[in-house]
Amino acid sequence: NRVSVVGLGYIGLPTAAILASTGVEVIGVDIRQSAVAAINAGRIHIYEPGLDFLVKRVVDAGLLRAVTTPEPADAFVIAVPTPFSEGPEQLTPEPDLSFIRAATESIAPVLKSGDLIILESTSPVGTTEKMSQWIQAARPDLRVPHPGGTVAADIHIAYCPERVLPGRVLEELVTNDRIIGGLSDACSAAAMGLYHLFVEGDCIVTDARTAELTKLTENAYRDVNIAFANEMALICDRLDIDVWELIRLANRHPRVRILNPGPGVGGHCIAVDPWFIVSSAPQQAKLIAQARAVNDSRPPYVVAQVEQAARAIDNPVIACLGLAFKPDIDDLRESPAMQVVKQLASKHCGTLLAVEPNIAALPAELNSLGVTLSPLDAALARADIAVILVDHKEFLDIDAKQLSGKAVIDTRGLVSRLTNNADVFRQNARVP
Ligand code: SAJ
Repeated sequence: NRVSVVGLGYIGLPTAAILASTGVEVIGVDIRQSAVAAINAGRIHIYEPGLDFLVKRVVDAGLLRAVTTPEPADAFVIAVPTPFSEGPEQLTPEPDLSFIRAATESIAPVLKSGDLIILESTSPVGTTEKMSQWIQAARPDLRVPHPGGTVAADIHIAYCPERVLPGRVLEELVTNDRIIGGLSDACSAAAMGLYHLFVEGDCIVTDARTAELTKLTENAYRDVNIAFANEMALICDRLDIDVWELIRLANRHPRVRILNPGPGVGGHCIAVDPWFIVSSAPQQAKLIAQARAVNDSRPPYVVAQVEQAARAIDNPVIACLGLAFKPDIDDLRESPAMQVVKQLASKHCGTLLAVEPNIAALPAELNSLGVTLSPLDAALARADIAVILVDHKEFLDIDAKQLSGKAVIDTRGLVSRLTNNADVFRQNARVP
């Protein structure tokens, strides 16, 4: 049996490699020639722990090869991005299904009776049904499945969202439970057969629309919970209470588990997916939309705190600790820390040093704004203001003395976690 994985990014490539490692012949499809060339040479174009080794192994064994034009296969897994488009005239960002549509239409010519098509991309409710319609339009000779599955169909279509955490993708692809949302029972059964090849978690069957909303709900749930923590941070600033201590205490309640406030919500999913719910049910999704607003207000709030501290100092040196969207990764895309640093640079608040242990060079956009990449100790030695934007493991080794006398804007509650933390320091380092 042959499986084709369409879209060889953060989800598609690990999925293709894991499928190939079970002994199945896998053809990866991507429109980027550079990604295809790298994979065929046994290299990877993205960073994910363990993935380089696995891809090399399955490519060398002849089990995985990449192409730019789809070839016939028995199953197709579509894992392409679903960004949202944010036109100035739009009140709510709208999901952009153009990549899913292009991927679907690109496989349509090679489909044959009996094939299985699985959509894994995060998608608004109804996308799997649309996919079926796009295939029908491109291939009138094939009978596509319809929700409910009362009419006989030649192909199977299901929605099975990915739910893996960047940094732990290879492990979670195997151990996480999977939701299988077929357009019909026969579609779900066919999809189940594919996931049983490598998933050790439970595979749970539902319909496609419920599966679509399940994925969106998981990320909206996390976004709303982070927004609650961020709102508590605002309330605590107003009432002069340490939010980290407050959360630690409240979390001693057996049924309370408050998440961590921060400089905003980054990454490619949690800040995006809630909009897919809001755009399908704007009148109902009030809390979800409000949570997005709370989380989006965090970067400018941090910038305002730094500006306030900077006003008290002549030509301040500002060390920004962390650029990635979360700890111990090198991914700077959609990162609130990057937003903070860029806004500070455009406001000319002072000399900006960026400390990011997971990258070798700054992105060009920060270089051109006059930001300098600096090692941690050197940056702290020079800085008047320290802005902690990511709780990377390297920052947990900071000696409290290195921060003493500086204004510290600690968006991650790191100071109270420092091994060498001194209470004295905490009093010295209050934001003015
Ligand atoms: N964050 C906070 N406070 C917290 C937790 C997170 O501010 O208490 C911030 C992080 O700093 C980061 C952002 O939220 O900027 C998102 O990070 P994350 O670790 O919560 O999630 P992601 O984006 O890496 O991955 C999420 C996961 N979804 C859930 O946990 C519900 C993952 O399982 C999904 O597969 C992934 O989105 C996805 O692809 O949808």
